[in-house]
Formats: sequence, C-alpha cells, structure tokens
Amino acid sequence: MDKERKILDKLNIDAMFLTDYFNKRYFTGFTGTTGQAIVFKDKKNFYSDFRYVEQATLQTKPNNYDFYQIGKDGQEIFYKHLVENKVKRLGYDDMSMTVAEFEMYKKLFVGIEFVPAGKEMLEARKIKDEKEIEKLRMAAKISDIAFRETIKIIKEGMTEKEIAAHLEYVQRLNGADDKSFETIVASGHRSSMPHGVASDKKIKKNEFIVMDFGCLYQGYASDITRTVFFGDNISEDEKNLYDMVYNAQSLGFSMVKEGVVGKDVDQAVRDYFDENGNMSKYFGHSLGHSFGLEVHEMPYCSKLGNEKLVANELMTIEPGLYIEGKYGVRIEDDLLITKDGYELLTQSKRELIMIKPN
Ligand SMILES: [Mn+2]
Repeated sequence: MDKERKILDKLNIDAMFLTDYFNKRYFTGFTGTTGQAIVFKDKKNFYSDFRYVEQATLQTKPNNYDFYQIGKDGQEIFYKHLVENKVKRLGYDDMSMTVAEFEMYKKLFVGIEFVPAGKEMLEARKIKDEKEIEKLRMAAKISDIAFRETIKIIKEGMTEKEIAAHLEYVQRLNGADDKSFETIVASGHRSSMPHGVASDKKIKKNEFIVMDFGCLYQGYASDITRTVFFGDNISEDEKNLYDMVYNAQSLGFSMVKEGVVGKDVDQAVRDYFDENGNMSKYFGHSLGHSFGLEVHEMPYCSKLGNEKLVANELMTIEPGLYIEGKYGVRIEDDLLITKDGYELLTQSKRELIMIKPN
C-alpha cells in the first residue's frame, strides 16, 4: 500500500489535499513552488499552471500522479474533481495551511467535511528510505567539507559574517542547493547565545567560536555544530566546559538506537550535567531533533519526546552549555538510527580544535 493510501485509511477520509511545500514534495516529487495535489482512493492528481507542465509531469509521474494544467479556475477544478469522486471527507494540511486559505477552501468546497491530516503527513515522513538516506549522507558530507575548509581561513579581525559566508560558499561549491537554515556563527561573549546568527563582530584572540550550519542536498538537510577555540590561551574553565559538553554528547550517542524513548536520552544528558556541578540549568534547549526535507522534523529527543526511536529515522544530538555574559559551547552531529545503534552522518572531528592565530 502506498504512503498516501495509508493516511486515507487511517483517517477514514475519501481524499487528501496536499498544499504544503514539503508534504507536496515528499508525496508527489514536485520541487516547484506552485501546485496542489489531491489524492483519491484510486487516483492521484497533480495541479499546476502552464509554467510547470513539463517539470510537474516529469517529477510526479513516477509517483503515479496525473497532471492537470490549471489557471485562475484552479479551485473550481479541485471542487469539480472532489464532487466527481464523491468525496465527503477531505484530509487537509492543518499544520501549515493559512487561516485565509482554509476559509477560502471551506467556502468553495460546499458540502465537504475538512479533516485535519497534517500530523499524519509529517509522521509519514519520519522513516526515510534508501534514496533519502543517500541524500542525507551527502548533505552531511558537504557540511563536513565546509567546516574543514573554513577553519583554515579564520583569522583575527575577520567578522562572524565572513566566516558564515565561507561556510555557505564551500557548501554551494560542493553541490549544496542552499543552506538549510540561517548560519550561526557566535564568537566570544556572543557564544553564550544559542542562536547567535552571524554578526559584524570581529574574531578576537582566545575566544570560542560556535558555528552551527547546514545545507540542503537535493532537498535534504544537514545540521552540524562545532565549537572551536581561536588562540592557544584557553582557561581551565573553558576547557572544562568543552569537555563536559563533549562527554554529554558521547553519552547521548551511546544511548541512541531503535526502541529508545527520545525523552530518556534527553534526560540522561541533563542528569549528567547535574551530577557534574548542577550544570543542567545552562542547557536550555532540547537535545535533538530529526531532519529530512526540513531541518526540524519529528521525532525529538526532548522533554516531549514520548515516542520510541525507529531504525531509519534521523536524530541530531546537540548538547550545549551557555554561561550568560561569558561564553558557550555546543557540539552537534547528525545520526541515522539503526536497529542496534546509529550511523554517524557528520564526521568532523569532535575533539576541541585550537586555531593558531597568525
Ligand atoms: Mn540542530
């Protein structure tokens, strides 16, 4: 049974309306921006305008979608097809459809009941197939190359933005479609901000530089963080902080495998921080999240991560400690969950790298 049909059966709906960019891409294969799909019980339709006739046909045909060219009359054609196929209950993407769109469709699709299906669409995307995993491996590899090349060019007086630009440039040079989120480069006192997007701050001697970045490769994301020290005069406290985050990440790794509950991994890392000087109060975010077409996907290693991890799901493990007004450290890697452990997709060196100023 195909993935769409499973959702139809589960929700007891007659059809499913695909409008969200990522869900549409996942189920139909279409990578363009404009288009909708309706999945009926025995037929799958894809709709877009004249600009996408060739691309949409080429991309969605292998997934058994028939292409329909629409213009301004699009909504009327959807409704006509819904009526023709005797649709009473229509699943829609309540997680991403705007309120305005929802109101519009509800007014147009007279006599049809709207059933929220967004959660089921996202759940279908959790377990990745071999083709997706190959793309995720490649995305991780490209980010590793970017890290390796970028730490060679970091110099005193360079801005965080220059470092971010280099990370993104090297990713593009190596085949990335784009960055997967706003590149974070947070140095010195800014490193205590977990999401310190690259600023005009200049790199100074003897400070941490947190780099959190990733790319999209054929639509699939990577997400890696490394904290390096620029200089050779590291304090005992800074060294200890790095070691603690490093050990917490190793502990997280050691727990990841099919069957483990996400929140248990998150809690184990918090407990470890507390056993080592009550430090968990400096770890304000979750330990990990899955990723795929989007950089944050279900499931999660967080307080709310109640589900068991399953083989061929993905997970980041990203502990961090942030001492306000001083500095912070985060280390993040991308893991593919397997039956008895994990495959590490990002493979950049995890041990502290000290960059010599020159
Ligand atoms: Mn992340």
